[in-house]
Parts: sequence; structure tokens; C-alpha cells
Amino acid sequence: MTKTAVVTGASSGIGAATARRLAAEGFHVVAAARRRDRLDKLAAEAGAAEGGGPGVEPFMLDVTSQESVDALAAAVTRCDVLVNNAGGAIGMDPVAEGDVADWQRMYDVNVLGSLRVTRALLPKLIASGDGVLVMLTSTAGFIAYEGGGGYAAAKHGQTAMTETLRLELCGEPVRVVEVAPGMVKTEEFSVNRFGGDVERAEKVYAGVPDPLTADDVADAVVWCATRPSHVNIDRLVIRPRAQAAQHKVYRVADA
Ligand code: 8X3
Repeated sequence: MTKTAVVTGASSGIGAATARRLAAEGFHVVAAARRRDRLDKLAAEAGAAEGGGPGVEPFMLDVTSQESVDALAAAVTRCDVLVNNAGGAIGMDPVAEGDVADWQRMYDVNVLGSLRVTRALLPKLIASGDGVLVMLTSTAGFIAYEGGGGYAAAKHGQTAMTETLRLELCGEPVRVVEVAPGMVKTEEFSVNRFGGDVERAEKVYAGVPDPLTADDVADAVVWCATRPSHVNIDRLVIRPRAQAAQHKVYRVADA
């Protein structure tokens, strides 16, 4: 029987890379995100699923809409792996000037989005008899940094939710895994954070020899999700070698 994995935020970055890798591992991957054109491209490249077989099945999903998440739950008949990846940052305002709407949006996508999808698919993860829930958080889920207040608050919330869920599910056949990346250079994360300002986004990675790629993180996610059934990777922190700690980043001087 082909196992089914649901990946949210699958239209780009870590989500798309994870969907690709899970499909390559033989999963039926429900690649869920808002942008249908990108999902179709992903399915064409990674191999479109036929019926419930291996490959990618695109599904249009907005994790901030309960109606949309309900439609996902109705469409997915089986769920062995859930990757709550949809999320993101908006802005770098200091707390003193924190934009309430931006903070609400970050909480809605990162925390409540994960809650909506988890609630919707948890019965199927349990029914699978060997479910794995992977929560994509961030090192911002346990470390604060200047300008990161709203994002760190949301990611701390998501981390707390993950730990709580693991406690509450103890005894059920579901593993709860947190993957917390540090500096990852993806096509959209920083560009979205800075409202489309590509130049400002590039400065985040200026001179850093090798930030992580989406595929590096996807590799870690798939590794966690494919350990033997009794092995729960509680939290995997993954950073580039050039980032020894949140504020300790090696940069080549003249970059
Ligand atoms: C992304 C890591 O350092 O930009 O989740 O908050 S950081």
C-alpha cells in the first residue's frame, strides 16, 4: 500500500523540496498550497500521482481558511505523514514599532494554520497506525533576535504547540517531530519578509559562503519521517556550517 504524505506550503522552498523527496521515496504526496500553477509544475517535474499511487497530487489550500482546510480533510482519505510547513515571516520591525496586522498574520499562518491542518488530519494519522507529524519551525522558535519579535513570537508558539501535542499523543501511534532550520536561502522566505525587496533580502545572506538550501532541510525532514516506527526525533536543529549561533555568522569580508 502506498503511503500518503501531506505537505503544506508545497509550492516553493522547503515545502516543494520536501514534496519532491517524499515522492522520490515512493510516497503519494498531496502537495498543498495556494498557487495551483506552481503545484502543477511541481507535479510535472516530480511525477504526477495516478490515483493513490506514488507521485505528486496538487491540492489548492489556504491554511488560514477553515473552509479550505475542511476541503483538504474531505479529499484526503489516508494520511501517514503530515508536514506542517506553510509559514513565514513578515517584516523586521522592532517591537516598539511592531505592526499588529503583520503579527496577527504571522500567528495565523504559522500557529493557527498548523493547528487547523493538524486538527483536520490527526484522526487519519492515528488511523494509519504509524503516523508521523513533522512541524517545520525555526531556530526563531527558541531564540529571539532584534527585529524578529513577531516572527519569533509565532515560531515560539508553534514550538510550544508541537511539544504539547507530543505529550498529549503519548501512547498513540503518531510521532511528533520538530525540524528547526537556521539560515536557509530559499527563493521566497526573505523576499516575502521584506515585501518583495529583493536587494534587502539578498543582504541577509551577503558573504555567507553556503547558507542551507531548501533541499538540505527537505533531506532532514524525510530522514526524520523515515526512521523506524519506534524512533521519535523530537527536535532536529539544522544550520549551515557558517552559522554557529543565531548571531554568529561567518561572512566573507568583501562580499
Ligand atoms: C528562519 C530563520 O533566523 O531568519 O526561520 O529567523 S531566521
